[in-house]
Amino acid sequence: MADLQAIADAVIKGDRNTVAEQCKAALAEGVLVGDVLEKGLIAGMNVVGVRFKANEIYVPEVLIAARAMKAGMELLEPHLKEAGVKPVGTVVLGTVKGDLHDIGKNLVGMMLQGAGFKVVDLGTDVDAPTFIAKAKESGARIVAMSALLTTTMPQMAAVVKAVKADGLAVKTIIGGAPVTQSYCDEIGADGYAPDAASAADLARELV
Ligand code: B1M
Repeated sequence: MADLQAIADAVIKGDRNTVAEQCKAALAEGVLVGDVLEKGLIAGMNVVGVRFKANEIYVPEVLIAARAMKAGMELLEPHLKEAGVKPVGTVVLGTVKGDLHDIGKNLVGMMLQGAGFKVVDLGTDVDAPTFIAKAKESGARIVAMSALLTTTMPQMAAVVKAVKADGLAVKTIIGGAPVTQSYCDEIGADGYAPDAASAADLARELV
């Protein structure tokens, strides 16, 4: 019999085979796909986020959990479309112009997906016009930016300014090793998160 807690536990352990088997079993038994997502995959990823924030687990464990979650998501996706289950919202995510660091940004993307968002990942070296164009194209509610260099942090200010000038109804959130809450306040972004799990919490609060 399908066990949603077993799916959550398998995500936490990063056991992608069990995630896939249990998701298949749940769908075959007619469990609602939204429940498999919320009470299985997302519930597991939430625990991963909490443990990551508390430094009980580290980047490799998060990556393995995200890979396990992805195995489940691939099985669920066609059913989610059929059932009309909508993502919490769309987030356009990227590392800002001039910056090629993407490990933290990728973790943020995984946590956002884990929290039920659709993520449009623009990659690295993303300029303000691209953030804005992709946010419009995807109907995003949040523009999320990562920067790892003190020299590229001002690009975040440029994006925030461009979003405001455009009148685009999106929230801007920022993060990355050199970024701080006071920098967020200074440039007028809507939120700052110190780590990937907090970024997902922040995004949920903002929508
Ligand atoms: Co670079 N690098 N790097 N680097 N690199 C740093 C950042 C640096 C601190 C190293 C140092 O000098 N001690 C330094 C920056 C100094 C500064 O500006 N203050 C530096 C430098 C100088 C450079 C180059 C200029 C080096 C050179 O060429 N002379 C160059 C720049 C290239 C460019 O971007 N244009 C460069 C290049 C590289 C590599 C390509 C070799 C590689 C990147 C590979 C890749 O990303 N694919 C690299 C790496 C790996 C690092 C270090 C070692 C590790 C970064 C990392 O991935 N950390 C880094 C030193 C360090 O941090 N120890 C360093 C792990 C990752 C999980 O953490 O990205 O901070 P992080 O993400 C965290 C949080 O910050 C947060 O969540 C994540 C985890 O929870 N977070 C967000 C991130 N984005 C967020 C967004 C949010 C919210 C939270 O909301 C949207």
